[in-house]
Amino acid sequence: MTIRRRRPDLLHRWEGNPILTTEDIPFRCNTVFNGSPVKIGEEYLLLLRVEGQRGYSFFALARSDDGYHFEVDPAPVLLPEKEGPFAKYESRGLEDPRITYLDGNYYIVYTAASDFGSRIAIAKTEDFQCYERIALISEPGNKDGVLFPEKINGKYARLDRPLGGRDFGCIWVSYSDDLIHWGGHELVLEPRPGYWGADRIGASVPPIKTEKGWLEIYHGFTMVSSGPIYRMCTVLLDLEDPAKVIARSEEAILSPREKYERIGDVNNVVFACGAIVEPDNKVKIYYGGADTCLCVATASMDALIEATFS
Ligand code: BMA
Repeated sequence: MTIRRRRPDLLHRWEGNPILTTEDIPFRCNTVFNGSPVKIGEEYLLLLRVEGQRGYSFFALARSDDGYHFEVDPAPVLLPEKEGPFAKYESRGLEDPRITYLDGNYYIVYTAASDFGSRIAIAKTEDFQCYERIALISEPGNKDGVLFPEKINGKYARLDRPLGGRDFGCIWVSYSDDLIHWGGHELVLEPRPGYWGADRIGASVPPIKTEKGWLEIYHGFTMVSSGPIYRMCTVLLDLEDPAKVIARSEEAILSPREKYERIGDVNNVVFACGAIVEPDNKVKIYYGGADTCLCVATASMDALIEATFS
């Protein structure tokens, strides 16, 4: 008798994972992880968080024809500013880029790290060759900024994760007329005691528009005796009012399990920064493994939505 075993995770890991490690980077660095993808025509670009040997991060670009096999450009594309208004807030690096295409521009929302704390910053590019910083858009203590791919009720909208009292991290939404000044902040989602993401949650993938609402693939962690375990999950938010939750899955869609997710600079981490929805509705989710490599896992859009209601 054949016993059919269910895969433990909803997402299907690509068999060739990890797709990028330090050995694939054409310059000396410590790690590569947490990359954000875009598909332009038939080409996939992946903006990578690379951590240099000083321990601070910056961005590099990788290219692919199939979304699985990537080649990295010879030099970094965006380094922390050394002068100007961003310099003192980027002195410890640029982290976790998230790309959103909107109004003919690719916006990159990232974390600016410094001794003063983490702030969210936004830059834009038309071609991934020239990048223009727009503004620092949060106070310190905020991360995981993702821009919605269209305006909501005439305003730009974003999710982020300000740290509340006792390091309680929740997902919030806010709005802007110009991408620089933000207001109308509202709580969207909080950690659930007793669940896998009981200690902190944050947005991961820029929201994806679906018929059922905005699909947000987010992350969360639970503290255990060895430290945090980061997992991935889904929530659907109302298209007109993203502070309203339509459905939230009970279970994680991906948990650290493979060696490249379990062991690295930070153990037990799967951390997504972007996804591509293919024409056949297959979703490729790009994520960092153990803060040390880049991976991809897939699921159909239908499966992701169904899981969100379960
Ligand atoms: C988060 C971010 C991510 C990182 C994760 C796990 O706070 O800083 O860049 O992958 O922690 O270390």
